[in-house]
Amino acid sequence: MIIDSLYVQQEIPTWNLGSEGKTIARTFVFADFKQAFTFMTLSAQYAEELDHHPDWSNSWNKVSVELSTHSAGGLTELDIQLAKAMNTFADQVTNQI
Ligand code: H2B
Repeated sequence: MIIDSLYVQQEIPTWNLGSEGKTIARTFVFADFKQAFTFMTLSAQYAEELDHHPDWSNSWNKVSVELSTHSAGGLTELDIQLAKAMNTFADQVTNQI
């Protein structure tokens, strides 16, 4: 089921909503490539479990992520779930929790 932008803002305030409300995006910045790739590995394993995958790119210490549910043509609860997990993985990798 497609979800609305207010819900997105409430649930994952650190993510940016795309102009048409069909995607969410966040760029994660780490100390170095090793941290960035550890984050990507954790995220990839979770994405496989969820069968829901990010569109993303990496440049040394940065990982730019865009999430959308392609089959639904917009945002669903799966995107919120993956975004929250990625927030947690980023915190873990940077030793914030
Ligand atoms: N990921 C995302 N982000 N959107 C999808 O619609 C999607 C996916 N569909 N991962 C899944 C895989 C689908 O292609 C497989 C066959 O379940």
